[in-house]
Amino acid sequence: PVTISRLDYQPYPYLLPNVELEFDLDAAATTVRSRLHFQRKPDAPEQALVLDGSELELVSVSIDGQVLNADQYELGSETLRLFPGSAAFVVEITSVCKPAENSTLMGLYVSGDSLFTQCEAEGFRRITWFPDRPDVMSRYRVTLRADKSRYPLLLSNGNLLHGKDLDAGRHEAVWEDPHPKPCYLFALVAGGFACREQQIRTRSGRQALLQVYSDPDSRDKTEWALESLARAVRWDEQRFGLELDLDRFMVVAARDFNMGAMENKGLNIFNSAYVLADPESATDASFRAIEAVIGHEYFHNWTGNRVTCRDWFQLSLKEGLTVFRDQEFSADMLAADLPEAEARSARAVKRIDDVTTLRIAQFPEDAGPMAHPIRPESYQEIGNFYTATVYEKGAEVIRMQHTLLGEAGFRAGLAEYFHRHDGSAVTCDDFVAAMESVYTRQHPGKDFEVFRRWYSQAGTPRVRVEMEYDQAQGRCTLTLSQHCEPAGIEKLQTPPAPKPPLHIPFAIGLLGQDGRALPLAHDGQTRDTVLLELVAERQSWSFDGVPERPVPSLLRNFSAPVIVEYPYSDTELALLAGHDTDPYARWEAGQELAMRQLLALVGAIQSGQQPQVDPGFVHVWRTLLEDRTLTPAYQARALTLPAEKILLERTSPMDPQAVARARAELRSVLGVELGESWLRVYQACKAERQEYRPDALQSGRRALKNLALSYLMAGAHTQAPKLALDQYYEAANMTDRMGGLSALVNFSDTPAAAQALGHFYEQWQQDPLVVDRWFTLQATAPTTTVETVRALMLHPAFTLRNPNRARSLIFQFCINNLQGAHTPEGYQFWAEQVVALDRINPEIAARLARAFDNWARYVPANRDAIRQALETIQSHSPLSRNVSEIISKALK
Ligand code: HT7
Ligand code: ZN
Repeated sequence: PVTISRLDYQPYPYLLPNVELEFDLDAAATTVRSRLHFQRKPDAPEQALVLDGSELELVSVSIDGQVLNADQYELGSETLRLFPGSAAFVVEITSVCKPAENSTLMGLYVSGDSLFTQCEAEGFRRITWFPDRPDVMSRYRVTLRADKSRYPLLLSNGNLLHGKDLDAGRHEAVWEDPHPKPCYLFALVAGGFACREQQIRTRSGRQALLQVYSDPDSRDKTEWALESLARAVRWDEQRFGLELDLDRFMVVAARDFNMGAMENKGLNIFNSAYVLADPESATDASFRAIEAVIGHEYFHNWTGNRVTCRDWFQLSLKEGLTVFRDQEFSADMLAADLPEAEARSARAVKRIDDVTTLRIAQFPEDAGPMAHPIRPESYQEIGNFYTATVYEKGAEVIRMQHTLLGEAGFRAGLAEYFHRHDGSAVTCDDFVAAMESVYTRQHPGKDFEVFRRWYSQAGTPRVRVEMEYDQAQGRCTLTLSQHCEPAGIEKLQTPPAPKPPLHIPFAIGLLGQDGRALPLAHDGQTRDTVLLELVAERQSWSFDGVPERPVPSLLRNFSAPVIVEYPYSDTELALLAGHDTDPYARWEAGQELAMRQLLALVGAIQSGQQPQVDPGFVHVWRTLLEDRTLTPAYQARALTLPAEKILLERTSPMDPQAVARARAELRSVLGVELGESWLRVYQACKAERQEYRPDALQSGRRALKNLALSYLMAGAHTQAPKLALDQYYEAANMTDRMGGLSALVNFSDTPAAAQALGHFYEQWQQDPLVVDRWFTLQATAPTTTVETVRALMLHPAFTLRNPNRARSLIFQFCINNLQGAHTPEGYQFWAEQVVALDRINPEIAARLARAFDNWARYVPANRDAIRQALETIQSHSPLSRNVSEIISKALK
């Protein structure tokens, strides 16, 4: 396998200002003719022109109109080398690709009766020979021809110049994109679609057309997506001053798609799961996810498209920044129109959800064999680096810059970034330099030299906090020290290379023993929250005028992606969980208390003792449950136990069966002990009936109601099964329906549960996204075993070829069903599915292949069984580059 290293970057020696493409579209064989106008860069010596290509049939190639003979070019398995005789020349290539045979869903492929493209990261080379790298930016003119009855709509990037009918029932559309772009942002779509559209006037007064295309029978589910798009356009104008630069912005839904969506210039292609929604078929979570992904792809129009990446090592330049932007968009949308206190709570809920995602998906990555900095140093297959580290930790690194600069400073930094780099392909360093220019202006003499290390260091840092209190002086001193363990391949180095300190913005507050906020004097101001900037291995800060020994509130709003170590007593955590004025830190304190209970239960289960739950903890949970000042959405988060995955990360060695049992045990104790309170909360939330809206208040009530129902079921409350059945059959929206059904399926293996599952499938079998929910529910049920999953794979609705369907059953079982999947049969089943998927779709197979890459940290029985399963995969040949990179790194 070839390893590509960041430091080996070489600029492409040619410019390619103009590209003309002609497609004769046909599912079996599509002919592509390209005219590529090359110019050798003034400083580049005469040299071969190297083009990338994959799975293509070459029909002809010419330079400046001269057709080349086979001995005038070099055709390799992945490259075409030409030898131009002048500095400016036109290459014309005719080639054929086969969309119907393309199950990878990269390049040009068939989904349903339509044709779609996916070019990021390196899919364009599956369409035609081309310099398939993001630093080659061109203006595109694209002609699409196809049978009109089969493909009535022909879309590409930019503006439609004309459309006309041709002979033999064919037609043609010509598109021109005025904005230079790299080929990964190229797109075409051909098929029969319904459209929902809206005109919008941008801030400078220009008219633009927003369009959402879907299967004709899904058109009534595109309203929310179109509204979300319009909100995203407005938000980017208002929050960052960024205006839509196109006359027409299209979103198209595809049933078969490898990821969430793709930000192709002016023609976003989406996984239909992130477009289609109505209250009957989509949950509150789906509505919010659609808004977030629509926003994310739209925001790429500036952060990714106008300014793009120089090379794929810079992926976080666009992804981390755009995730940060979509997180802020979602938070602002949730908080919109709410009174101040509720708006603050809504923002905290979003922050809690984002941190939970980071801990579930990214912290394990940082602790495993694939650990990499947000700007990786090397890869074999770039498709394997669309990771939680690049995206979610990348967003945290941007958020820290926002925290350090403040809202106005960050906005100024972003403006500076666009001023310097609009229209070019740049690096993460360029972004930091623009932000640094503002930081240095704000803090003369300081810079981002230490901060830059976040881009090159893998691993989750730990910050240890020590507190001293001098009663006589009224002085409180906090000492912070940081440390980061070797991560990923660093663990193989002896001795491990030293890891220098990072620049960590660390927000703190102090609480009195009665829970009051103690104002802090710092930098000439007095505030409840102070931002400490930790830049060395160890630093101290003293605060005067502190009247009593305080309880510190640490890492407020999760101001940095680190793990905090402080020896809190349970009493102190209970105080913070009940009173901290920072809603994020308040939630965190409750979670840490729950974590202590869970870890104690894991220990008891492992040593065969009777698990005991501390009544003090139950009391804290009761207080939270009965606190009517909290918003329902916040209360739902505060009363949810830490996810199994987060708990698993905290056990050493990791013991998935004990973790699953411990969490179930604690949930059931809380269900029993607080039964009447859960019932009261359930009834109170149920009583609120309004026309469905997925807003913070309504979705919060539904979340709390469904949580209460799950605790009632876990506690075997006598009324629970009837409440769940009634809720399922009487539901007016999918959130309630799924709440009722999952309560039945997850907590009662009864005929009534099986009947409801059967009823659900009967009702929804025509809707693929709802059928996905049906598979997921069964895949994750605690009673589900490998045999259950094998039986479900024989269901007529199951196929490995559709990524959403494969994810809904196989991924959900392997990744989210600790009890069912973490068995020797579970691991062998997983290996079998990785190999089967690899033959169809390597990108998807490689994601499944990562399910157990932390195998070495498991208890011996699981560790050995996973190792065997990994070796089973490795023994298959050929494996794709995607899967082989994952498996070989896991086994190192
Ligand atoms: N930028 C997009 C990445 C993407 C992708 C990558 C590999 C294979 C398929 C893919 N589909 C989309 C998604 C985004 O972050 O916006
Ligand atoms: Zn993105």
